[in-house]
Amino acid sequence: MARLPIIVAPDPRLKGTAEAVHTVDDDVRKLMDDMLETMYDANGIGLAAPQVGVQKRVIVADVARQGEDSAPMAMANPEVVWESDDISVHEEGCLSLPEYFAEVERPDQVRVRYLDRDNKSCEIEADDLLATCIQHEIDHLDGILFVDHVSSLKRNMILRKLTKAKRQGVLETA
Ligand code: GNR
Ligand code: NI
Repeated sequence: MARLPIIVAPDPRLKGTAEAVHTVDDDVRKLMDDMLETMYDANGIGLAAPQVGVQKRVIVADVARQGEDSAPMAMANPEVVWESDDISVHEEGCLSLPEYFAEVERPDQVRVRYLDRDNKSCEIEADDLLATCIQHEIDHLDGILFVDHVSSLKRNMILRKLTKAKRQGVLETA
């Protein structure tokens, strides 16, 4: 397994549309494993392939709390096939927007179809933090960051500060 550099916004590599995976083969499984290692190392609860510069529809997540057994999940071509009318608000962070947080409204529950690491088609129903996390990760596959869900005032403030931090070299950026 390998730890990969995480791209920090603003960056055009975070704004594209990732390509569907044809088959979950050994290459995609290696990407999933490297992404999980990268995510755990960065203390994240999710990671999408574009954040490590790979434009493929692959995400990983583990929302187990501290002290609970780890629960790694890896998905290719995840898609929301149902979402609840109920909306909930969670404070979100993003490894590509280090040190910034904002409240984001999303459907409270989602049903997600995806290919697992054995290339098997699966569906899960998610709520609470997992639902938030999966929607956040699928957004990355479509070039959307959590700041795109908040006011332009707040978004521009965060992106401006990150631009400055990058220019000053105070961030470890990919
Ligand atoms: O580590 C992360 N925490 C988080 C908290 C609330 C909602 C979403 C997330 S995902 C984020 C990791 C990340 O940037 N994934 O793309
Ligand atoms: Ni993110």
